[in-house]
Amino acid sequence: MAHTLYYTPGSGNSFKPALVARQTGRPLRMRRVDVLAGETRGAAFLAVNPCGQVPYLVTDGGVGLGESNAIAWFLAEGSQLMPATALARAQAVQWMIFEQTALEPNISPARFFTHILPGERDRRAADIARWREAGHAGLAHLERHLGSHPFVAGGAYSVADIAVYGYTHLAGEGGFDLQAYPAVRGWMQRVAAHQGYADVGTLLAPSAGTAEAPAPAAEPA
Ligand SMILES: N[C@@H](CCC(=O)N[C@@H](CS)C(=O)NCC(=O)O)C(=O)O
Repeated sequence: MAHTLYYTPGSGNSFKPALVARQTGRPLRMRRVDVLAGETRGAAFLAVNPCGQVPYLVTDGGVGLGESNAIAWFLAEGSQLMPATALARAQAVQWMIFEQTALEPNISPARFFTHILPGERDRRAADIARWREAGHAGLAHLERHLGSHPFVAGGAYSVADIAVYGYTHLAGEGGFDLQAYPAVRGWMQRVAAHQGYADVGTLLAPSAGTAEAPAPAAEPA
């Protein structure tokens, strides 16, 4: 039996586990949840994930797992995407936490209120300016690192690259100009050239899952 991934189209967070599954050849049952229609806050989905967020994985054993980077890590276990040494795995965790604290919380909402809900752009202008400033600080830190490292952790392509790439490659849609980050742009090209890569539109196409999100019995871990 396959694990079930609840996802929403266009989401950099949902993209991460979907790409890990594709590049490791792990089958996933995809279940689409419409965030804009409020389905993440509806009773049917809350019965699956009480936190009301996607991505969310229900394992083939019926255990629920939240947080994109935790799901990506779980799916990468035992594959070539898992760094080989203890130090490289710790570095991968370091950068995946950095992604969740310095990149995603800034790039994702800036993109949401400019690209996905452009009607909200003016009302959220002050927030967007703040997110962009903080997001640029994160991108500058990533640029310094990638200036002397081909990949995020351990010298080889890994689950950490997928996690950090998730929103970095969508930053342009949030109004981030990436011209000042040549090392980041070179790294994004290396990630996108990797075997088995597919873009967010392909991995999370509405046809990747059913419109309805049935609720298998999940035990939040
Ligand atoms: N830290 C979480 C963030 C998840 C998140 O923000 N999910 C958004 C979609 S990308 C969501 O479910 N929003 C709907 C809601 O909060 O109701 C992760 O990395 O998975």
